[in-house]
Amino acid sequence: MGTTTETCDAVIVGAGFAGLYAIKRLRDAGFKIQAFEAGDGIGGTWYWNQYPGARVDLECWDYSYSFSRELQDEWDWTERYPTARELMHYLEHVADRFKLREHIRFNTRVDSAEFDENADMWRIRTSDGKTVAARFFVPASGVLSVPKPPEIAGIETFKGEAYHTGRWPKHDVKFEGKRIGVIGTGSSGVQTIQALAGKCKHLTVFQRTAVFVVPAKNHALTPAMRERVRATYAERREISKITRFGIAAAMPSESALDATPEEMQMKYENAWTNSQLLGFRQCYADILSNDDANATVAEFIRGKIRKIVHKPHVAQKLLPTGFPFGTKRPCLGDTYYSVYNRDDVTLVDLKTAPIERVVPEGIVTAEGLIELDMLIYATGYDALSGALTRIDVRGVGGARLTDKWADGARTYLGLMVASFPNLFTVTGPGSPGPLANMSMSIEQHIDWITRCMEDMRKNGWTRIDTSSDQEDKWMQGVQDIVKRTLYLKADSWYLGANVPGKPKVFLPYLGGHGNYRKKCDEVAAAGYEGFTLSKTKQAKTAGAT
Ligand code: NA7
Repeated sequence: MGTTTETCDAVIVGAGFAGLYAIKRLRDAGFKIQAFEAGDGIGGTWYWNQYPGARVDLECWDYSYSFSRELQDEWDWTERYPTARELMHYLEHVADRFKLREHIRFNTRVDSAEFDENADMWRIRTSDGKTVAARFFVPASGVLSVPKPPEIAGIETFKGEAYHTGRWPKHDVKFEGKRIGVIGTGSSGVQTIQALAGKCKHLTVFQRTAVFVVPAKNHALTPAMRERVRATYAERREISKITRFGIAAAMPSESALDATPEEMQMKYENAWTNSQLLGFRQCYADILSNDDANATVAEFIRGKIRKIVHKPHVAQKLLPTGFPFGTKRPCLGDTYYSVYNRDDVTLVDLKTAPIERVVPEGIVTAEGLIELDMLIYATGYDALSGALTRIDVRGVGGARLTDKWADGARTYLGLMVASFPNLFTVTGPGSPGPLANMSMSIEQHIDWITRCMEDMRKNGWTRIDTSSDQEDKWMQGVQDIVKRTLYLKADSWYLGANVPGKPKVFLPYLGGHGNYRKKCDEVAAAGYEGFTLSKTKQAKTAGAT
């Protein structure tokens, strides 16, 4: 361990939505903070994911900070679903407006964090060789921030350009006249494919699993539209705090199984044409919990695909099967299926023609060589736990977090790992995180953490920890809830199933954003039930706080 050069109350990792809000809240609460960001700019996920077509899949009104009325009023979103670039500019604006940049050290990665049990301090080492001592460690390093490599033989031999969507380069990438291959058809692939079709010489899509893509109905926003939302914005935000998905979307109580075919058809046509906030998930109460109810949506969308895609053998390959609708995050796209009617777009179904290897000229599948000038890996992320396990984190007794999580990530209340005191996880394992509105989830977590740190300061506590029993109970609860849904029927990143060797444990809490928020507040109000709070020996002897 190097020389400790600096001491502060909290070290924050990341300068995305979560990191920026953590900096603001903790600084405003009077804590001395230091943030680190591996990139050279603000934006987190939106900094790294500047691939063509990248945009958020929640409406801008919901996917934005709610903490400042002035910010809400002054920032004019230009589209219903803003692009990655617009989101990055928004976050840059937030950083400047609230003077957050001065707290961030850019181009600096946190390599390790070790808990000093005698002092109740984290000793945090960064890529510039420095060490910071901090009472609290807040890794706000993102749930989708560690790109998953494609695990294909020979990728290093490819002689053309190659990019991962999650690490899109900062230089201008030219597509015109090139033969481009996209591997992966999750949200990133679907967006990239729509953006590149017609913009390059030829686009080849390598699809392992066909996904459900529903219309986005993205559109430009007019001043009148913005004013309409602003008129009831406060109310919208308050409702969002108590709902399941953290957005002001009313959930129905009716079952799809009680609906007449005509009613159902009307509802689904409306969902397809008008694209409400939660789309098909908002049509009936049991879409994500009952196989038969779910099958009605799945078949409706398959019907649309058959109609949109002209060539039946191509349409057939695009039909999502083998997992229920919604259990892998549905993708948004207004032109996705029609792209396959173009002569300059080819779909390769990896189920029938698996990739054998990448070669200097392109990709060899079971059906032969496909020559390419550019390869785009849209192969996803080591989600939820990946960013934290990339840091060498050691808790009480020098125990490593990676060992502790070897059989799957575990937390109590989605906020703390037993024997890793004073380390708060943000929107990670055991919290609703990506299964609710991420910006709401982030604000809720950071507000809770700030309150906890303030209470500790007031009471002179220097350590907060939890126990394995509490983790067991909480994670069991997470599993009990998911078993009442269809989510376990898909090999999704929620389950870690997309990363070879990663334990298959469903990590997000599915009990709903509103219920989760209530539970966290109750725990705090009850004196941090399930947590243990204490003072360091040093503080006790000195009578210090
Ligand atoms: P996803 O949703 O994890 O999608 C990754 C895609 O890449 C998916 O189609 C995978 O197929 C495919 N993939 C992964 N590895 C391979 C290999 N080795 N060969 C072929 N195909 C592969 O990541 P995204 O970045 O699109 O989206 C992540 C989230 O960001 C999204 O849910 C939104 O919340 C925003 P598979 O399905 O595993 O068969």
